Amino acid sequence: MKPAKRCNQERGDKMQDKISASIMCADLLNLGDDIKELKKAGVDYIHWDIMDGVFVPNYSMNQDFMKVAREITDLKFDTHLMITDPARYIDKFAEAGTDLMVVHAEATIHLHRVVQQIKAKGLKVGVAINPATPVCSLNHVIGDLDLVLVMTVNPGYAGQKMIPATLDKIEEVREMVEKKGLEIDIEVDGNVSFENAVEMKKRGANVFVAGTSSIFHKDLSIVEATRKLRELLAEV
Ligand code: S6P
Ligand code: MG
Repeated sequence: MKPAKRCNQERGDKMQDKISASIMCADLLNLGDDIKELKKAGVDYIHWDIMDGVFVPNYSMNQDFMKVAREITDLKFDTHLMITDPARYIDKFAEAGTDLMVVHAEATIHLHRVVQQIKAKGLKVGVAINPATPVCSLNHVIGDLDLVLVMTVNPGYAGQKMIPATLDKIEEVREMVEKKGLEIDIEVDGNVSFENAVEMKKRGANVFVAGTSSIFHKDLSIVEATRKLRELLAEV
Protein backbone atom coordinates (compact mmCIF):
# COMPACT_ATOMS: atom_id res chain seq x y z
CA MET A 1 0.00 0.00 0.00
CA LYS A 2 1.27 3.46 -0.91
CA PRO A 3 2.04 5.44 2.28
CA ALA A 4 -0.38 8.34 2.67
CA LYS A 5 0.84 11.94 3.17
CA ARG A 6 0.55 12.49 6.85
CA CYS A 7 2.85 15.07 8.32
CA ASN A 8 1.20 18.04 9.97
CA GLN A 9 2.54 20.62 7.50
CA GLU A 10 0.77 18.83 4.67
CA ARG A 11 -2.54 18.70 6.49
CA GLY A 12 -5.30 21.22 6.88
CA ASP A 13 -6.40 22.34 10.35
CA LYS A 14 -8.88 19.50 10.63
CA MET A 15 -6.08 17.00 10.26
CA GLN A 16 -3.88 18.17 13.11
CA ASP A 17 -3.18 15.72 15.95
CA LYS A 18 -5.95 15.77 18.53
CA ILE A 19 -6.10 14.09 21.91
CA SER A 20 -9.49 12.90 23.13
CA ALA A 21 -9.33 12.04 26.82
CA SER A 22 -11.39 8.99 27.78
CA ILE A 23 -13.26 10.26 30.82
CA MET A 24 -14.30 6.80 32.01
CA CYS A 25 -10.60 6.28 32.80
CA ALA A 26 -10.47 9.37 35.04
CA ASP A 27 -10.74 9.40 38.82
CA LEU A 28 -14.51 8.97 39.11
CA LEU A 29 -14.55 10.19 42.71
CA ASN A 30 -12.88 13.42 41.62
CA LEU A 31 -14.22 13.89 38.13
CA GLY A 32 -14.41 17.69 38.39
CA ASP A 33 -10.73 17.93 39.36
CA ASP A 34 -9.66 15.68 36.51
CA ILE A 35 -11.70 17.70 34.02
CA LYS A 36 -9.90 20.86 35.19
CA GLU A 37 -6.57 19.04 34.82
CA LEU A 38 -7.49 17.97 31.29
CA LYS A 39 -8.18 21.59 30.40
CA LYS A 40 -4.81 22.58 31.84
CA ALA A 41 -3.16 19.77 29.89
CA GLY A 42 -4.67 21.16 26.69
CA VAL A 43 -6.49 18.07 25.44
CA ASP A 44 -8.72 18.67 22.42
CA TYR A 45 -11.74 16.62 23.44
CA ILE A 46 -13.26 14.74 26.33
CA HIS A 47 -14.25 11.31 25.03
CA TRP A 48 -17.49 9.97 26.54
CA ASP A 49 -17.97 6.21 26.31
CA ILE A 50 -21.68 5.48 26.37
CA MET A 51 -22.62 1.80 26.73
CA ASP A 52 -25.95 0.04 27.03
CA GLY A 53 -25.08 -3.47 28.21
CA VAL A 54 -26.47 -4.81 24.90
CA PHE A 55 -24.29 -3.57 22.05
CA VAL A 56 -21.37 -4.05 24.43
CA PRO A 57 -21.41 -6.14 27.63
CA ASN A 58 -20.81 -3.20 29.96
CA TYR A 59 -22.13 0.15 31.21
CA SER A 60 -20.24 3.38 31.73
CA MET A 61 -21.16 7.07 31.69
CA ASN A 62 -24.48 8.67 30.76
CA GLN A 63 -25.99 12.01 29.78
CA ASP A 64 -26.34 13.13 33.42
CA PHE A 65 -22.55 13.00 33.93
CA MET A 66 -22.16 14.90 30.67
CA LYS A 67 -24.62 17.63 31.69
CA VAL A 68 -22.82 18.42 34.94
CA ALA A 69 -19.44 18.29 33.22
CA ARG A 70 -20.73 20.74 30.58
CA GLU A 71 -21.39 23.22 33.36
CA ILE A 72 -17.74 23.33 34.41
CA THR A 73 -15.81 23.10 31.13
CA ASP A 74 -15.75 24.49 27.62
CA LEU A 75 -13.69 21.54 26.34
CA LYS A 76 -15.25 19.89 23.29
CA PHE A 77 -17.11 16.64 23.92
CA ASP A 78 -16.65 13.56 21.72
CA THR A 79 -19.47 11.09 22.40
CA HIS A 80 -18.85 7.46 21.46
CA LEU A 81 -22.24 5.76 21.45
CA MET A 82 -21.75 2.04 21.95
CA ILE A 83 -25.49 1.43 22.01
CA THR A 84 -27.97 -0.38 19.80
CA ASP A 85 -30.29 1.80 17.75
CA PRO A 86 -28.43 5.05 18.55
CA ALA A 87 -31.11 7.24 16.93
CA ARG A 88 -33.06 6.92 20.19
CA TYR A 89 -30.43 8.92 22.08
CA ILE A 90 -29.35 11.66 19.67
CA ASP A 91 -31.56 14.28 21.33
CA LYS A 92 -30.44 13.38 24.85
CA PHE A 93 -26.73 13.75 24.16
CA ALA A 94 -27.24 16.82 21.99
CA GLU A 95 -29.06 18.46 24.92
CA ALA A 96 -26.37 17.32 27.35
CA GLY A 97 -23.83 19.33 25.37
CA THR A 98 -21.84 17.10 23.05
CA ASP A 99 -20.06 18.62 20.05
CA LEU A 100 -19.31 15.43 18.13
CA MET A 101 -21.43 12.28 18.06
CA VAL A 102 -20.01 8.96 16.90
CA VAL A 103 -22.28 5.99 16.18
CA HIS A 104 -21.30 2.43 15.34
CA ALA A 105 -21.92 1.18 11.80
CA GLU A 106 -22.94 -2.17 13.35
CA ALA A 107 -25.50 -0.64 15.72
CA THR A 108 -28.12 0.48 13.24
CA ILE A 109 -29.58 -0.78 10.00
CA HIS A 110 -30.21 2.83 8.91
CA LEU A 111 -26.74 4.31 9.19
CA HIS A 112 -27.32 6.93 6.50
CA ARG A 113 -30.46 8.19 8.23
CA VAL A 114 -28.80 8.35 11.65
CA VAL A 115 -25.88 10.33 10.22
CA GLN A 116 -28.31 12.86 8.72
CA GLN A 117 -30.23 13.09 12.01
CA ILE A 118 -27.05 13.97 13.89
CA LYS A 119 -26.06 16.57 11.28
CA ALA A 120 -29.53 18.09 11.49
CA LYS A 121 -28.84 18.79 15.17
CA GLY A 122 -25.89 20.92 14.11
CA LEU A 123 -23.38 18.44 15.55
CA LYS A 124 -20.22 16.98 14.06
CA VAL A 125 -20.75 13.36 13.13
CA GLY A 126 -18.57 10.28 13.08
CA VAL A 127 -18.98 6.56 12.39
CA ALA A 128 -17.10 3.87 14.32
CA ILE A 129 -16.21 0.42 13.03
CA ASN A 130 -15.40 -2.60 15.18
CA PRO A 131 -12.24 -4.63 14.53
CA ALA A 132 -14.14 -7.23 12.45
CA THR A 133 -16.16 -4.71 10.41
CA PRO A 134 -14.79 -4.07 6.92
CA VAL A 135 -13.74 -0.56 5.93
CA CYS A 136 -15.98 -0.76 2.83
CA SER A 137 -19.02 -0.46 5.14
CA LEU A 138 -18.16 3.26 5.23
CA ASN A 139 -18.23 3.63 1.47
CA HIS A 140 -21.64 5.23 1.06
CA VAL A 141 -21.62 7.51 4.12
CA ILE A 142 -18.04 8.69 4.34
CA GLY A 143 -18.72 11.80 2.25
CA ASP A 144 -21.09 13.04 4.97
CA LEU A 145 -18.75 12.47 7.91
CA ASP A 146 -16.44 14.65 9.98
CA LEU A 147 -14.67 11.65 11.47
CA VAL A 148 -14.17 7.88 11.20
CA LEU A 149 -13.39 5.99 14.40
CA VAL A 150 -11.35 2.82 13.93
CA MET A 151 -11.72 0.61 17.00
CA THR A 152 -8.35 -0.92 17.82
CA VAL A 153 -9.87 -3.18 20.49
CA ASN A 154 -13.31 -4.75 20.73
CA PRO A 155 -15.50 -2.10 22.37
CA GLY A 156 -16.73 -2.34 25.94
CA TYR A 157 -13.74 -2.11 28.23
CA ALA A 158 -10.70 -0.02 28.96
CA GLY A 159 -7.38 -1.73 29.63
CA GLN A 160 -7.35 -4.14 26.66
CA LYS A 161 -4.54 -4.97 24.23
CA MET A 162 -4.53 -3.45 20.76
CA ILE A 163 -5.48 -5.89 17.97
CA PRO A 164 -2.52 -5.55 15.54
CA ALA A 165 -4.61 -6.21 12.40
CA THR A 166 -6.51 -2.98 13.05
CA LEU A 167 -3.41 -0.99 12.07
CA ASP A 168 -3.96 -2.04 8.45
CA LYS A 169 -7.53 -0.79 8.71
CA ILE A 170 -6.35 2.68 9.75
CA GLU A 171 -4.24 2.75 6.62
CA GLU A 172 -7.16 1.53 4.51
CA VAL A 173 -9.43 4.29 5.86
CA ARG A 174 -6.74 6.91 5.22
CA GLU A 175 -6.44 5.68 1.63
CA MET A 176 -10.20 5.82 1.15
CA VAL A 177 -10.32 9.36 2.55
CA GLU A 178 -7.51 10.59 0.32
CA LYS A 179 -8.81 8.85 -2.77
CA LYS A 180 -12.13 10.60 -2.34
CA GLY A 181 -10.38 13.92 -1.68
CA LEU A 182 -11.98 14.30 1.77
CA GLU A 183 -10.57 16.12 4.79
CA ILE A 184 -11.90 14.16 7.71
CA ASP A 185 -10.43 13.04 10.99
CA ILE A 186 -9.43 9.45 11.66
CA GLU A 187 -9.77 8.57 15.33
CA VAL A 188 -8.34 5.50 17.03
CA ASP A 189 -9.70 4.03 20.24
CA GLY A 190 -8.29 1.21 22.38
CA ASN A 191 -4.87 0.77 23.96
CA VAL A 192 -3.59 4.04 22.50
CA SER A 193 -0.35 3.81 24.47
CA PHE A 194 2.60 6.16 23.89
CA GLU A 195 4.15 3.50 21.68
CA ASN A 196 1.01 2.44 19.81
CA ALA A 197 -0.05 6.06 19.18
CA VAL A 198 3.13 6.64 17.20
CA GLU A 199 2.45 3.61 15.00
CA MET A 200 -1.22 4.57 14.63
CA LYS A 201 -0.22 8.04 13.47
CA LYS A 202 2.20 6.56 10.96
CA ARG A 203 -0.70 4.54 9.55
CA GLY A 204 -2.86 7.65 9.17
CA ALA A 205 -4.71 8.35 12.45
CA ASN A 206 -4.88 11.90 13.80
CA VAL A 207 -7.33 11.73 16.75
CA PHE A 208 -6.13 9.64 19.67
CA VAL A 209 -8.42 8.40 22.44
CA ALA A 210 -6.21 8.53 25.49
CA GLY A 211 -7.13 6.37 28.47
CA THR A 212 -5.34 4.13 30.96
CA SER A 213 -2.66 3.37 28.36
CA SER A 214 -1.38 6.95 28.24
CA ILE A 215 -2.72 10.05 29.95
CA PHE A 216 -4.40 8.39 32.94
CA HIS A 217 -1.08 6.88 33.87
CA LYS A 218 -0.08 5.77 37.34
CA ASP A 219 3.41 7.30 37.22
CA LEU A 220 2.67 10.61 35.48
CA SER A 221 0.24 13.44 36.10
CA ILE A 222 -2.39 14.13 33.43
CA VAL A 223 -0.47 17.25 32.38
CA GLU A 224 2.87 15.40 32.14
CA ALA A 225 1.43 12.41 30.30
CA THR A 226 -0.45 14.61 27.80
CA ARG A 227 2.74 16.56 27.10
CA LYS A 228 4.63 13.30 26.56
CA LEU A 229 1.98 12.01 24.15
CA ARG A 230 1.97 15.26 22.15
CA GLU A 231 5.76 15.32 21.93
CA LEU A 232 5.93 11.73 20.70
CA LEU A 233 3.24 12.39 18.09
CA ALA A 234 4.98 15.57 16.91
CA GLU A 235 8.10 13.54 16.10
CA VAL A 236 6.25 11.38 13.55
C1 S6P B 1 -13.52 0.96 24.87
C2 S6P B 1 -13.81 2.40 24.84
C3 S6P B 1 -12.58 3.27 24.96
C4 S6P B 1 -11.87 3.19 26.25
C5 S6P B 1 -10.42 3.53 26.02
C6 S6P B 1 -9.66 3.28 27.26
O1 S6P B 1 -14.62 0.27 24.54
O2 S6P B 1 -14.48 2.77 23.68
O3 S6P B 1 -12.84 4.61 24.66
O4 S6P B 1 -12.33 4.09 27.17
O5 S6P B 1 -9.99 2.69 25.02
O6 S6P B 1 -8.35 3.42 27.05
P1 S6P B 1 -7.27 2.27 27.30
O7 S6P B 1 -6.03 3.07 27.19
O8 S6P B 1 -7.50 1.72 28.65
O9 S6P B 1 -7.46 1.27 26.22
MG1 MG C 1 -14.44 4.95 23.21
